[in-house]
Order: sequence, then C-alpha cells, then structure tokens
Amino acid sequence: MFRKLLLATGIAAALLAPVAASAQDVKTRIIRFGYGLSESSNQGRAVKYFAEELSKRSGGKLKVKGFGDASLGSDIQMQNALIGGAQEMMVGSTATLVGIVKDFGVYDLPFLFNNEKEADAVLDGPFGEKLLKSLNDKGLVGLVYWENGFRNLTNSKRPITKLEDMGGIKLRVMQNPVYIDMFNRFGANAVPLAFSELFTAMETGTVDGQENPVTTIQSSKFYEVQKYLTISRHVYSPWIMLASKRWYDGLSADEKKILNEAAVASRDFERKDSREASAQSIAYLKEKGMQINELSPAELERMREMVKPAFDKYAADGGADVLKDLQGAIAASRK
Ligand code: TK8
Repeated sequence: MFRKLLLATGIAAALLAPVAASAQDVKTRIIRFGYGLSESSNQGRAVKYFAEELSKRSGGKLKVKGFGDASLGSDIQMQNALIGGAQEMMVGSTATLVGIVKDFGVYDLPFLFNNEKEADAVLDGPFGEKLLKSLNDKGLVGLVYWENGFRNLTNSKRPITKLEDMGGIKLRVMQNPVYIDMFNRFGANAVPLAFSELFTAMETGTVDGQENPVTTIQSSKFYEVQKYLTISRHVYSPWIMLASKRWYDGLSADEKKILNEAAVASRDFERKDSREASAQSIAYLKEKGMQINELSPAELERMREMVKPAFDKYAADGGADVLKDLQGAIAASRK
C-alpha cells in the first residue's frame, strides 16, 4: 500500500515537474518575421523583444530573423506569404486583414474605445479571441494583439480645427472599406494605399495627408513631409501578430507552447513600451516643427454625428452581429 502510494506520488511529481529545456521537443528553426515600420520603432523594438524571449525559452533553438520597413512586402503581401507558407510570421494592422476575414473591419469604426484599458479588455477577452480564431481556416494563426494606438491626422495643407477643414484633402487611408467610407463622409478624398508607399506619396504630393498614431508619425519621420498634426484619436488601431498556419501546424506541442508564451510576453512588453513612447512623441514632433492642435469636444461631437451612418452601413453590409458583439464587449469593459 505504502509502496503503491510512493509510486503514485512519484509519477505525479514526474508529470508535474517542468520539462527540462533539453528534454523538450524543439528543433532549430529560423523564423522570418516581417513588419512594416522601422527597426527603431515601437514595432521594431517589440519584434526584437519577441526574438530574445523566444531564444531564451527555447535554449537558442527558435531564432527570429526580423525584417522591418516592409522589406518582405506590405501587410497584405506578407499575409499572403504566410498563407502560402513562404514566410513564417509577421505583425501588422488588423485593418488590412479585411480581405481575408471581413469582420476585422469592425475595429476600424470610429470612436469605439475611450481608452487603452477598454481596448486591452476587449482584445484579450472572448471577443478578441474569437476574431483571432476566425483566421484558422484561412491559413493564418492569430497569436496576440499589440497596440498600434489611437490614430491622429496629419497633412501638409492646413491645420484641421473643424470638420470643414478636411474638405478636399487627399488623405491616404489603409486598404479597408471602413476607412474609405469614414473619411469620405468627413469630406476628405480618401486614397487607399499600402503603408510602404506612404512616405513617398506624401513627399511627391500624391496625397496631402494620412492618419496614424503619434509613435508612427515619429518613427516613420512623417514630420519631414507633414506640417500639421491634429489630435483626433478617431480610431483605436490594434496590431496583430500572425503565424503561417501551414508552418505552425508542423511545430511540436512544446514549440507551440514556447511560441505562444513568448507572444504573450511580447504583447505585454509592446503595450507598455508603446504607451511610454507615445507620451513623449508630441513634444518630439513639436520640436521637429509640426504645428499641433487638438479638436474641441464640440467638433469631435460633430464628427461622431457625421459618421453615424457609417455604422448603419457596416451593419447592413453583413457586420450587424459582430458590431453588436463588439459594442457589448466594450460596454462590459466599462463596468
Ligand atoms: C505598418 C502598418 C501601419 C498602419 C498603417 O505595416 O498602415 O497605417 O497603421 O502600422 O500596419
């Protein structure tokens, strides 16, 4: 009886003991990880952090090779490379996923989230998780959300202090119908374009303006070609870390576990780092000569009113359920 008990506890202990790194089923692998921003951006820093975490957790076997500045292609090109299995991982905007899973466009409706805390709760909760899972039968694995951030307007024409100031401005938007619809409603001339082509488009005057979080306006040096910055915070924009499903399915259980845990660690690092960087960006951009203004609460209210029909249009185009779910999740996050 006693021996049986000893044996049983022995087995239980062996099952519970953490598997030694050497005993894990981990192969040496090179992971090509593409992203759109520069190596020195918040995105680049977090890719580097992820690479270090993965290396640490795999005894140096899982090696990330980061490719910044869209050197492996735009967000959309990389998504396709992942689906085909020609590239292992990437991070990019959720907005550019709409060609693969239409529901991702719901995050792009304006003025949904009030703050980062709400965004974290919704993205990391059942709602965000469900959207990640919806990528599985499209050849992608959605691992975690990082923060891109609240988006603001820049342009080279004039300060935007009221809605009418947007009139006729050729504004680059992400390749996503929600953005095109929103900015056309605001009176701008929305031009969908890959991020990788944006700087040149502004430099040559193909477009007058764009919208992105202040961290990106800083790290992509948009202040060199844009004079005016309007703090509008019109959309909270997530980034999404993706893996090729074809590749991921070939990983061992241990490798998947290490990858998933390193992804979560990188998410936590990235959000903290981006928020700290964001707090410094406005002063930096001012120093670089940008003229910066905020929108009055009254003007923001006019914008909200003006884009209300965009919500109805989104719902009518098949997005009613996902919109309702998201609004429910945001309401719950406020309790
Ligand atoms: C970077 C993009 C960028 C996004 C955009 O590849 O396209 O404006 O905000 O972060 O995903």
